[in-house]
Amino acid sequence: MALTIKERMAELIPELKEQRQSLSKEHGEDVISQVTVAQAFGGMRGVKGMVCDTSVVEPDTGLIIRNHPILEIKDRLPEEIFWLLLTGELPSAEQLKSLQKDLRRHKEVPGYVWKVLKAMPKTSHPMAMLNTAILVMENESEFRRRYREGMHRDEYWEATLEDSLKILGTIHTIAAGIHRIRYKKGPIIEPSSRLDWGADYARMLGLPTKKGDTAKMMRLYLVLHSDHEGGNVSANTCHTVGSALSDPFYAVSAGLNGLAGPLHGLANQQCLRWVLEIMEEFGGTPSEEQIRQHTWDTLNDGQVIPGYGHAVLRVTDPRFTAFRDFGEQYLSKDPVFTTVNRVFKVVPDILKKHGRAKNTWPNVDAGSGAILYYYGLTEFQYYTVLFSVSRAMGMLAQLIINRALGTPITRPKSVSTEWLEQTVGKTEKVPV
Ligand code: CMX
Repeated sequence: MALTIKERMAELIPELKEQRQSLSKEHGEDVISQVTVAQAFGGMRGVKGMVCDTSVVEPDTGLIIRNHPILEIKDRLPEEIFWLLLTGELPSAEQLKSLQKDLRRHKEVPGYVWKVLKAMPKTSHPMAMLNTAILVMENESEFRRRYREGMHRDEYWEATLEDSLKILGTIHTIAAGIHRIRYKKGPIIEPSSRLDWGADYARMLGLPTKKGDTAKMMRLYLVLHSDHEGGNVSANTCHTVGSALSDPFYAVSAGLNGLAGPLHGLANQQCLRWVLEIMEEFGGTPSEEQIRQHTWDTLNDGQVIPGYGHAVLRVTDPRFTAFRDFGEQYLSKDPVFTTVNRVFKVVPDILKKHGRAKNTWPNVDAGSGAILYYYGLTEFQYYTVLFSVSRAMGMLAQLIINRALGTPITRPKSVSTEWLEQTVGKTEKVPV
């Protein structure tokens, strides 16, 4: 069996190409989705118009990575998850070691990245810093260099993989450095040549170790956020930008700009802010009645309850469950965690009564903040950066696969409102 990720992908790609070609040849004209006017106006919700094999998210199950429900693989290392996302298999011990070696080969962050970050305004959002850092590192792109030299299209995936390893090899160091620069925590801590990705990220943040639990927490965090199929804002943006053959630095930075939106990844910072606001309002751990009151106030002010609802899910997000279980094990008496638990008891019923949200259950962002806060990451503006370090794995895995399979440039058709007015009524209605 191949040892390196590159060798294993080289073995798998011909099969994947064959599978795609035969489906296209035999069923290219089969219909898999219909689009209603409401969907065209409504963010294309539910329209099946792209393929993503790294993971699927079903309304009643949540995240499944390559046939493994997330709760079954939550204790794996993030590096194992990256291998799984890309190849569909969990790596052997030797394969895992070789991937970790590949990542360490790229662990040096170019000096100019730190200079740019240090020159940014002191009030910059940490997400703006992370996305800028990845974008300036475009200078290191192997894809760009080889494309200019006339690389054959069959080799696009190799250069994409190399750039992906450069991004994943440095993103945790850059992210930790951003925390230290932005919040004046002292000098940047260098990456280790020994620790795994998650443990090293926790160490470079300079977090108190809490008997090794900090590394466990970080690994769990990085596994749970790694991918959420292809249609969400960040994955879809990364895919679209990459489809123009913009290299992975451009594509991932673009995807992360989407993750920085409060309806997407930024909800994790909003969520903890909201929980701490309730605690401040009521001077400590609030009662269920006090949470009820605050929830209605938020809704009546025309705001969303961060961490609740989802475009696809219709049950409690299993990633929330994983964080809650972790919290029960390691911080069950913590007041912020207790508040998050009480919020979970109260909010779904209120959202049901409110009657707008199609999903009233918590998503991944509802529980993660309390845990990060407990482990000493109190600057919640930073939380989406952690999400980004993890989600880079999913976005890059999708990008590599798409370059390997020659997925063409994304170009859906938009229609004008005038066209809709002239067309509706003459088309079929989707049977309810
Ligand atoms: N609180 C209040 N209202 C909510 C709500 C919430 N948590 N979730 C949805 N709604 C409202 C929507 O704003 C929408 O209102 P209007 O009809 O007035 O426009 C209505 O319910 C219907 O929305 P929906 O179809 O249920 O949800 P969408 O697919 O449009 O949006 C999401 C999904 C996640 C953006 C939305 O649930 C939301 O804003 N949640 C809070 C923010 C959040 O937690 N985001 C993180 C998601 C996970 C992630 O990407 O990280």
